[in-house]
Amino acid sequence: MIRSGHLDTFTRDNLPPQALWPEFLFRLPELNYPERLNCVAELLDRWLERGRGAHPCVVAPSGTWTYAELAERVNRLANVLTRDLGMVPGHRVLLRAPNSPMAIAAYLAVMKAGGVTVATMPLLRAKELTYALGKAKVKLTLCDARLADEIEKAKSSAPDLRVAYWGNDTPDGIEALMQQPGYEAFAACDTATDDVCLIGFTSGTTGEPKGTMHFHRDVLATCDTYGRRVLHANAADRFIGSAPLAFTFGLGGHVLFPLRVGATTIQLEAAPPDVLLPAIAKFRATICFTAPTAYRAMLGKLAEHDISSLRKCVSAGEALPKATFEAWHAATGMKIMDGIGSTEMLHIFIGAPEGEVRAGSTGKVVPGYDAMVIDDEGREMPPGIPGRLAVKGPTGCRYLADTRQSVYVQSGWNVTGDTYMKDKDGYFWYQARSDDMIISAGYNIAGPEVESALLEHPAVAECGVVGVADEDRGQIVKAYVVLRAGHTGDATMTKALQDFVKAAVAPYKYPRAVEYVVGLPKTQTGKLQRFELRKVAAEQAARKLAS
Ligand code: 3UK
Repeated sequence: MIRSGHLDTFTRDNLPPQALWPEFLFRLPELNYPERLNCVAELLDRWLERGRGAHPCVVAPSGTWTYAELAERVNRLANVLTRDLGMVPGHRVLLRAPNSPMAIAAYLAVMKAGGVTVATMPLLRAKELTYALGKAKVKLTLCDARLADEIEKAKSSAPDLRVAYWGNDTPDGIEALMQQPGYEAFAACDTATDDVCLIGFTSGTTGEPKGTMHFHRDVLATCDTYGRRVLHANAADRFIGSAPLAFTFGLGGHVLFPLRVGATTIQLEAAPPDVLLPAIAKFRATICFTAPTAYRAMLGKLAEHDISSLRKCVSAGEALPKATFEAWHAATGMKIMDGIGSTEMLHIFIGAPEGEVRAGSTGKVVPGYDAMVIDDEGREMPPGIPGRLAVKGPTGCRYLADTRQSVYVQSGWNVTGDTYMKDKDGYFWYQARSDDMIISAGYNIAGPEVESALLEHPAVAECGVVGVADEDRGQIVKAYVVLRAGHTGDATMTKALQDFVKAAVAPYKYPRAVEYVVGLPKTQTGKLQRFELRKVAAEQAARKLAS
């Protein structure tokens, strides 16, 4: 490895042994970064050197910061970190804030000063914060004062932790410290291209969250692969979306991709569909990053808002159901760009440029990456046969001190845990999370396929499909359905939904059990928690047996 710019060597000391790393590919010429690299110099300072300082960079309901204004705040904050708060290169700095201009400044300041950001979801509680603080041996926390409660609770079990707040108007608050004379300039820390600059925690549904470690070069690599070769954004674009910065989908879509091309990012603190839609209209957004359910929820309200500024829509986090793709296309003329990414890979590695999108498919491998579908022994499957998705490229999995490294990385490939099928044209078709496959009477059934079929029915707002234990069939397919307003979940509806699925996909896949619910369990990154549904189903079955 290259000589580190870190004084505190914790992250490098806790990388997995090299033998357990995935293979990294740097075939594209733009991925040959110099040995000394600080990603913030490339993302931000470069635009000032090129005379683009006056271009709007961060737009929020509270106002706009140009590139020059963001750069100055980042410098001031980097000085506060290193001169007032005791941060040295390599220190892990936990960030706790809703998406906001200041959260972006904090994120970039930590990396510019050679620190390692540990961003956290605003909804996390003290217990979860304590885990992240301990796992990443966090030295310092920067926190939006409105979210102080849980971090103050967590502090009681981390007595050495230093916490600094912004937004509370006190003399020792971050803004006051930033005003000190001589703080307007800051030379980027001389970090190595392979120094860690961020730790992203997975939002796993089972087990403890895993800390994924990413280098300065990885941050640029996602921009220079997906951003440059698939998304094709430019400086005139105005990005908007709903994912928190602590979810690397949001980090890329709301910060890295726009800054890499000198574009503008619109920051909303929380952006449920009924906030996102008017914000697209108000701020004339051109590119939207959000989850499939949000596109689905926005569909019903499109007529009330002028979203004619939008030119591209990206969906990730979960498979985009074909019904949602088609309804969005019919309503707006835009083809939603589905893409699969992961916290381990940092961002999207399979997707397609808008002109090459195929309805129902995730897309093709992103230039710079290799992907294949393998069997249990790691052999590549021929086209049309489902198997495990394996990928490698310029980014890849490096867990922070975690034995699960050898589960995600096998023989140099990142194995994501998804079942996929590749067709002869190189398009990848999502089937299910490998552990979500339902096996009923010997048939393999992918829950998401049944969900997609149900979602085409006009009465269905949302649904989740899982396997539940069954004496005769091993498992049966069970659907949890949220109905649209004005529909009733009775036996007639159940029969109608079952017949509808039988007509859409192979009849053996139809849900033998249907239950109507008011909502579905979701992770903080907006993913359906099939694991929770299975638990509920198992408990219901146990209660039935007991009664
Ligand atoms: C699933 C998808 C089908 C899949 C993420 C874009 O979701 C992200 O990261 P996570 O670590 O989860 C990864 C897992 O989520 N998934 C994501 N996208 C899709 N399944 N179609 C999709 N389009 O199981 C994957 O293994 O939370 C997504 C960018 C950055 C990210 N971190």
